[in-house]
Amino acid sequence: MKNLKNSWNRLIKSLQKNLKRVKEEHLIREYIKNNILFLTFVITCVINSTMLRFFCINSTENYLAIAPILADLSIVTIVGGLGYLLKPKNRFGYYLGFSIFFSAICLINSIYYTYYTSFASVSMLSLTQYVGDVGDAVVEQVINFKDFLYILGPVILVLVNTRLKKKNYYKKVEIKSDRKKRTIKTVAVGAVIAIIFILTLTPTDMSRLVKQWNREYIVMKYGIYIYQANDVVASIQPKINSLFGYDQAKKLFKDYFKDKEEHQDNKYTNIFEGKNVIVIHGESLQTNLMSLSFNGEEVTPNLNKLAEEGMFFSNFYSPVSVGTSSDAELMFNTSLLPTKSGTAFVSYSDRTYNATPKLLGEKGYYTFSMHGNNADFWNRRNMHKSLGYDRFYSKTDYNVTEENTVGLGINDYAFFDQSVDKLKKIAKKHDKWYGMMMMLSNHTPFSEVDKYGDFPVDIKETVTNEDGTTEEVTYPYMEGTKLGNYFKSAHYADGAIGELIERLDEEGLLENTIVVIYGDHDARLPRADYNRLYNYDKETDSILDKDDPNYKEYDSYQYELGRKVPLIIWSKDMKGTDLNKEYTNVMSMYDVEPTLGNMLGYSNEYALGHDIFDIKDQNIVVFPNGNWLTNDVYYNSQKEEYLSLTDKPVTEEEIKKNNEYASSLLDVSNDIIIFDLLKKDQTDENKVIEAQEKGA
Ligand code: GP9
Ligand code: MN
Repeated sequence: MKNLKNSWNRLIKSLQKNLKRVKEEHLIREYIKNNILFLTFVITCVINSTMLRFFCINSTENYLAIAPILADLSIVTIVGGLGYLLKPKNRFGYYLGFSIFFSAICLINSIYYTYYTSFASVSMLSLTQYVGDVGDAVVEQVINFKDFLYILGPVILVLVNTRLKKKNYYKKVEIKSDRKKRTIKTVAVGAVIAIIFILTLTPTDMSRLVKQWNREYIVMKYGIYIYQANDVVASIQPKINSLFGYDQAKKLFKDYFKDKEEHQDNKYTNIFEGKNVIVIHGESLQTNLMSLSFNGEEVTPNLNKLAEEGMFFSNFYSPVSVGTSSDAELMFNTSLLPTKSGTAFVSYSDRTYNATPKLLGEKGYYTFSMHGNNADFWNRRNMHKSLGYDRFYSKTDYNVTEENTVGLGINDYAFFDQSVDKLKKIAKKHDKWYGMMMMLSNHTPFSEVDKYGDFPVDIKETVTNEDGTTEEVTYPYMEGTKLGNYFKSAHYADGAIGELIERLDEEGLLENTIVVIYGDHDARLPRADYNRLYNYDKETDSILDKDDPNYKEYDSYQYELGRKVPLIIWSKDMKGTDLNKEYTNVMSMYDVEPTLGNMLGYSNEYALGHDIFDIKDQNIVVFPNGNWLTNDVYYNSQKEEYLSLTDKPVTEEEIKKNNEYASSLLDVSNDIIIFDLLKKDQTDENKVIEAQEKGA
């Protein structure tokens, strides 16, 4: 203890001494005088990047953020510090080069942001062909006065250099220069700033950097320079991944499809041929919402009604990976599974996909997608083209105001309303159309409760007092919990679905149309909240004790299985027909394309899922982590444990067979995407080889 006190006192004394020295000897002034060029470089680069953030991202969180300034500062200090390795007279060229480079990053991003409301990516360079189409518009509407402010950095550097030269500055500095020492000291300062910056990061910040799709978030946390460097790495990575293992991948692919049973026609084949299709991508809609009510009011009355009147697939799962919404879209449209690393949408948007929009396009359909968010979110701008959509209506196509914004963007009501206006025009121009509308309001964190309208998730009871009078008692129940807020948000989104159907009907757009609704993935809510939902003790306003006879265990398996999402296929005239029922066979998002394809009359010969009506054996849902689910068993591959769902005995053999199937499905899907195995010339080549082998 005493030792510690002594050391502390010594440290304080030495600090005081050094501070005094700095003051007396005017060291700061000296430092500035000897490092003018370096400091000009650092300050202008940091100002440029901060200015860019301030112009682009209008939020208090951004204005107050210190982290990106630290990040930018550490990068430019290290780059600037390395300049000290050069002789003073050569340093100007070095600083000017980097200053132009950094300013160019800011300038390009500034222009890009005005046009696309997102930050630039080098992977977009291959899309410069499209700039020709919009070139004039870019010059007229996109380049602003503020973009030229970034040029001031290099200009100031040139002016400072001219002045220094006049004063014979470089000769004087040359004499004092100890290049190595200065480099080490400056780079060390940069490194310390970098460490301080890293300490501010949360696990979410880190994972978002790895995924690199939420560009605005990354710039807000890491600054523009780290964002851009990371973007280069993220754009190169898929190229590196696809360099090795092509032959093996192709063999696996060939073998897989050689063994695959051929699809047999069934009573659902072509039943919807020629019909128009509206797909509703239901953000975070889980199936469990559909069986819940509060104070007699259903959480999702509209979804429930559609399920009652249509084909309701009640045992349906969306095995998404880190690509969440985008993985759901991928599986739904291509019958492939999420990639093992990165996401197909962000890293492999240039691959060939046998996607529903493309296949229906070949059958004469006009295909489109609609989403009120930024087009670059999940790289949809590129990926929707690869999926074969003729047109992607995104944020800039909608009238988004402060009033109609909820969560990530335009609320589902306004979005659907404006989408129907667009659909009316489309339907006038095209005989057959297929369109997807992606909802947005019901997105985590479900915190804008005030905007969701009145939907109490408490328990209201009328009690009769001893004197015969009655009073209303309220128990808080799910009020104030994240799950409770999710119910409010889902109720709000469900209302929007109801209004959409009504409006489509009014406009006559439901006459020859099928509506397909799916929940894109679960809402990733805490298990503890479910415990409260199922074990609430209103007398004590807490959760029942585990020993209580009424206690219902909601264990990790139930939680996993409870992540199912709805799939509904509905049309105005389906109620009461043969089709109108609940389908309980276990089914996955990647089974939709073959199932829908069978009904609409198109097929993807390289689908990995199955037509649910063509299942002879048991269907199986494979999750990206290797877990799998059949009607009888849920298997957890990490724990190597299973949960039996029926009375049937589970055999070792069954587990082994399904484990092998799961791993080959994940492998072949990953290979198809990474090695672009569906590319025309490659599939033709595959067919020739297959034919030769069959003939032999
Ligand atoms: C964003 C929306 C949400 O446009 O699709 O994506 P998510 O966070 O659910 O993957
Ligand atoms: Mn989503």
